[in-house]
Parts: sequence; C-alpha cells; structure tokens
Amino acid sequence: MRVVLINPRFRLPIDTRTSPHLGLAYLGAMSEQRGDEVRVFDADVEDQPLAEFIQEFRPHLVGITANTPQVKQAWRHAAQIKAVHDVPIVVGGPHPSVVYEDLDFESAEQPDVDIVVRGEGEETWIEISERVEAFMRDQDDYSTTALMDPAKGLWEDVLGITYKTNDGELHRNLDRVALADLDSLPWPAYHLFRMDKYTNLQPATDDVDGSKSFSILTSRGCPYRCTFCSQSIMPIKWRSRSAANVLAEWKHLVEDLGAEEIGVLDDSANIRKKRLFELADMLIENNLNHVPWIFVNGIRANLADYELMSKLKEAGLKRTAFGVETGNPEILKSIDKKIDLDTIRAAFKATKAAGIETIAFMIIGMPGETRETMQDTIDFAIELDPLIANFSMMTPYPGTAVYAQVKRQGRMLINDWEDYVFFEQKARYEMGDMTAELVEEMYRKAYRQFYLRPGPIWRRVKTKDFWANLPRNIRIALRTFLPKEEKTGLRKQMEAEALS
Ligand code: B12
Ligand code: SF4
Repeated sequence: MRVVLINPRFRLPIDTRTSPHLGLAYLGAMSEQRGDEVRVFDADVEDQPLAEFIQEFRPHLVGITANTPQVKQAWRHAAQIKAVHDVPIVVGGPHPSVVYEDLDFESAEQPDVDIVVRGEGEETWIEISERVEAFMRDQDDYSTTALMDPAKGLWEDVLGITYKTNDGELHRNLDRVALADLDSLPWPAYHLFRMDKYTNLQPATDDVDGSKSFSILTSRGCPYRCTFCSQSIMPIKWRSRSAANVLAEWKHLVEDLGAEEIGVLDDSANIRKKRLFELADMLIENNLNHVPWIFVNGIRANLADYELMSKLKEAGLKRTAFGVETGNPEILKSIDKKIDLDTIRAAFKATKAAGIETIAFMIIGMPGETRETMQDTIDFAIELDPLIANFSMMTPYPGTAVYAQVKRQGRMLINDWEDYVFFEQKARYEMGDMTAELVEEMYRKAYRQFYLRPGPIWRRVKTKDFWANLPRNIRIALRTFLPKEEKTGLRKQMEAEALS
C-alpha cells in the first residue's frame, strides 16, 4: 500500500527546519516495517506543490500531523489533496489530541478529514493501515465514502480514534493504552526525509551541517503536570527505553548515518538517573562520546547533581537546557513545577562545574505576574548566567490549566490557532492588571538586559561557531527580531495557495 505522511507548512520557516519531524519518522518506520511504500512530505522543505505530488504518487492513505499553530494548514492540505485524489485522510498530533476541549471533533468535522488519531500514534496508525488495506482488497467499489459507511462498521473497535462516518456523524472511540514497551519500536526512518534541507538542532549557536544532525527520543512522557505545558500526547506515566536499546540506535546514528550532533528530545530524560549513568557508561565504552549531544528540551533540575552531570559530560553531553520558567518563588509555586529556586541554582552550579553549557527556558507573563515578578525572572536569568536564555511570552495552549484559567479570569487576545506561537513579540492574553503592553515591554527588556551585558556578547563573539556562522547568525537575528512583514507575507501566500 502507498502511504504519505505530511508535516504541514508553517509560517515561521526558520525555526521549524531544525530537524525532521520525529513523530512522522516513527510512523514512517512502522509503515515500512508493515511493508508499505512510504513518502514523507514535509511541506516546510518541499519545493513541489502538494497537489502535484499527490497526483503523481496516488497514495492509498494519508496521515497529517498537527500541533496547534499547524492545524488549520493541516485542514487546508487535506482539502488540497481531496480536490485531486480520493483517499482517506487521518490527522494526528498534539492539537487534535486535546479531547478535553473537543479538539478531536473540531478536526474530524472538517469536510476533508476522515479520522483523527488521539495520543501516541504508532499502533493506531498501523491498525488503520491494516483496515484500509483489507477493505481495498475486499471491495470492488473502493472509495473513501464506502470506507466510512456506518453500515460497514469498519472503525467501531479501533482504539484511540475519533472519526466521521459518511452520514456526517462523529464518533469518539475509547482511548488506546500507551505503548508499554518502547524498545519494541523501530528506529525513526530518517531516510524518508530530505536531510540536506534541514539546518541543525540549534543553528544560532552551532555550526553543524544539518544532514549530520539527528534527534533521538530515549523516554516518553513526563510525570509532572506544569500548568502551562501541553501534554495531550503522552500519558502521565513516564516510560523509558532500556540503555542498551538507546545505545544501539545511537551507534546507528553515529556509525551508519555519520551523526556529528545528536539532540535528545525527551521531555524529562533524567527521571531515572540510574538509566542515564548506564547509558553514559555505554557511550564511553563504545567510543561514541566524541560526538557532542544536547538535551534540547530541558531536564529536571532537581535530578541534576554534579556526579550525574560530570558522568554525562564524559559521555559527550555538550549542552543542556533547564525549564527554569520564572525567578519569582510565588509564581514558581503557582505553576506547579514542583521545584524551588535554590534547587535550580544548585543544578546550574553543578552543570557548569561539570563543564557543560546551559540553556535556561524562561517565561514572561504567567497568570498573576506583575512588573516586579517579571523583573525577578530577568534578574534570575542574569544570576544563573546560562549560555543561552530563551525568553518566551506565555502562550496558553488548549488543554492546559493556564488555558482554562485565562478563559475563566482573563482576556484571550487571539482567536486563531495560527497565532498560538511564542516566537512573535505579541502577548497572547491579559489578566487582571497584567496588560499586553506590560508583558511585551518586559519581554523586550528581558532580551535587552540579558544579552546586552558585556559578558555574554564577548562570550559569543569568542566562539569559533559564531564566526563560522556569521552570515547565518545575522540572518537569523534579523528574522527573529524583525520578521513581521515576512511572516505576514508568508501567511497570506499560504492562504492564497490553499484557495487557488
Ligand atoms: C522537538 C519539538 C519541537 C521542534 C520541532 C522539530 C520538528 N520538525 O519536529 C521545534 C523546536 C521546531 C518545535 C517548535 C514548536 N513547538 Co514543539 N515540541 C517539540 C517536542 C519537544 C518534541 C516533539 C517530538 O519529537 N515528540 C516525539 C514524537 C514521537 O511525538 P509526536 O511528534 O507528538 O508524534 C506522536 C503523536 O503525536 C502522534 N502523531 C503525531 N502526528 C501524527 C499524525 C498521524 C497521521 C498520526 C496517526 C499520529 C500522529 O503519533 C506520533 C508517534 O507516537 C514536543 C514535546 C513532546 N514531548 O512531544 C514539543 C511540542 C510538540 N511543541 C509545542 C509547541 C507549542 C511548539 C511551537 C508552536 C512553539 C513556538 N515556538 O511557538 C513550535 C511550532 C513549530 C512547528 N512548525 O511545529 C507543543 C505543542 C502543543 C500544542 N498544543 O500544539 C509541544 C507538545 C510542547 C509542549 N509540551 O507544550 N517543537
Ligand atoms: S514543563 Fe517539563 S516538567 Fe513540566 S510538565 Fe512539561 S515536560 Fe514536564
């Protein structure tokens, strides 16, 4: 069977081409294991128009991924496909998985979407593929309308899906239980991606050829539930792969694919420290520690002591992020991060002492913030003095506690899913005395105050990567801080393409 997996085009191109979509890479690997002929169409990097590609490849099944700002483009892509080819279209990913807000229904009721997959997708995707294939084999009059005929009852017992039968009725089936054994998954199918089209994990900092930069996921989920964090995909139970299983993939990335940089994308990789010690020892023993790697999304600060960090350094860890979020103790308590400022201080101290570079993720404009608390955040970032401080303005994603709180007590300033991004310099909501103007002012101040200190400027200019990457660094800086016209133009272009 021919299957296509699509990553919808996104209107902030520079930030989304850092690495291939790992979720699609897993789904593609599962489909290949099943014997399907698979194509990945990452609309962010493809030159060919989608409709033309679909007409040429004529898939039997299409899957489209969607986080919140991508979802409308996912629906537009579905319409573009159905206009040229009759094929069942499945949408999955973090946005349609927010059942709490009925966002599975929202996608399923789009005229060109047939099935929505909620949560982790590998098993569900394969079950859908099997059903479609079996149906095609048995029917002479194969069409999506026939496939979605309620009288045939083809989808009634498939766990983890929401679907629309051809009478327009929506059906939400029971959830699927999370994968118990992550070691049973195949490795992500990077060969399905045009690797030369990606940048690298952190292009503003490192000078690595994008086709030599790979991601890996060693665990899934997070046992915490911070009030701002969108956790629609993974259940609260944290699950990990065995160290030996991770090592085998790591070896493959380095020895077969020539990885020069590896990004660990886990939400919380260090929940079980023992597993990391084991993995680190294996990387050292197998001579894989010469390839630098990064914890891209942050590890828990309460589980990052000097002993662990120096072992990880020895194993090749170059840089790690921490979700610091705020410098104000009351705000920190209110977001349920289950950590305190001293623990964060200790983690930065231990990590730096081990010789590892640090990134601090900070959020400006949490519910309840004042000018003073936001200033605390800026001051705390300066005190911690990471290599990179990444300030974002609080964006309340559907399904999070903050989203519910803003809907209850605040004023949401956006009502278009495409605006749910935090790269842009606009506040997304107001609450009480916390106005958009204030949040935007403090956000700008954060970058100014943190980066325009003599220390950080000198440190950046001294690095080899900075000079090697100078033209690109300037381009990224310009696009990140002065991108308004370009983004507006791109959005209009996307809408026009969809209508034409
Ligand atoms: C890496 C990452 C990025 C990278 C993406 C690189 C890339 N090309 O993929 C970068 C840094 C660019 C990024 C950017 C953004 N990200 Co991001 N990102 C992540 C992160 C940390 C890991 C993603 C991942 O690989 N997961 C592991 C894979 C296996 O899971 P998955 O992709 O979700 O896929 C599984 C299921 O969702 C499902 N599935 C997904 N798609 C489909 C499709 C079909 C057909 C089927 C059947 C199933 C299915 O099956 C897959 C396998 O189980 C997640 C957090 C997380 N834990 O997922 C946040 C996360 C996805 N990002 C998030 C956000 C908000 C963003 C931004 C909007 C932030 C911003 N700057 O404004 C941008 C959006 C850019 C864009 N175009 O997508 C949110 C999304 C919330 C939401 N409601 O949409 C998350 C969940 C973080 C969080 N906890 O809040 N991100
Ligand atoms: S912010 Fe980090 S610790 Fe908190 S729920 Fe999300 S992934 Fe877990």
